[in-house]
Amino acid sequence: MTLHEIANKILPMNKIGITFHVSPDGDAAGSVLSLYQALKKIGKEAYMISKDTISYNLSFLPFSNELNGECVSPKEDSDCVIILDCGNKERISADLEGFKGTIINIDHHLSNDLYGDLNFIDVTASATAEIVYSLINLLNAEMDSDIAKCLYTALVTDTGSFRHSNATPTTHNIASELLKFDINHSDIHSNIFDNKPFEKLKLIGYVLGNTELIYEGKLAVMEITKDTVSRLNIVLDDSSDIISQGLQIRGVEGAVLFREVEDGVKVSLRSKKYLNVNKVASVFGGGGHIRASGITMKNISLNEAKNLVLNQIKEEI
Ligand SMILES: [Mn+2]
Repeated sequence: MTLHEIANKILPMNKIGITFHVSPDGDAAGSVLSLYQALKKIGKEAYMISKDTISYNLSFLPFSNELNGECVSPKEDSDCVIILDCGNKERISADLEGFKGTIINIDHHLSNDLYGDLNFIDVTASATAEIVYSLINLLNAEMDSDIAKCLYTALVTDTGSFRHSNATPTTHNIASELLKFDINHSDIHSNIFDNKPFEKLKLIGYVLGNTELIYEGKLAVMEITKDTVSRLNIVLDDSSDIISQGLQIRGVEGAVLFREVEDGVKVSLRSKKYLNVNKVASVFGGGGHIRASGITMKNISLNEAKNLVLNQIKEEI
């Protein structure tokens, strides 16, 4: 199904819920907030569904205060729910049990399992926001600075400020169009990146201090135990800025971060040039992109998780 066809399906609809993946990042939040505003502009009864609240460094985004975790399922008589930036059903930040309307899945994850009634997946898009940008145009909704701010933030976060290999000429063209709408890109970067609690920096310092290099220096192995988190007295939401530090090491191809959580271990994987971390993650039921993926491992110890995942990476690196 083309995006044009998706737009034509949406146009006659009126009551539309929009949601994203759990623990929303800048792309998830920026995509949902921009489509929400655009749908309202063309007269739709749009609303956002989220079990999550938005992280502090994204709270500058217009209407992010409406993502307060109160609306967790579709409102009565909704025509459809549009799910943005979410690769699988289990990760949707909404309770869709018993929902009778149309489920529209719009995403850029390679590992997307096509759970929607209508699916549009473009793995060449650096961010779901690239697709949302096109969708907003197809819906004939007028761009403005608030929408542009949300979309630009999404592009910046998913491309690591336009430096990851996923950033394409299209990405830059869209960014260029968005910058015409009186948005301050420098302020946006500061809000996203120069906005960490002091404890987070201390945690990064601790994690880096204990990072190991294995496989002839090609893999950086990092870990965060529950003990470390409680000792540093930190509420840890997003850890993508921690693992990205691992890739900064000369000669490193990949980085892996093991994080002990209540019911198991969360694993983040990143790579620079050739290591297919989506392939590694998929072995354990995880996934994402070729250069950035994640796994949630339940009922497993930190050491068991490390053994399994590091052995699998050994095959690929
Ligand atoms: Mn994304």
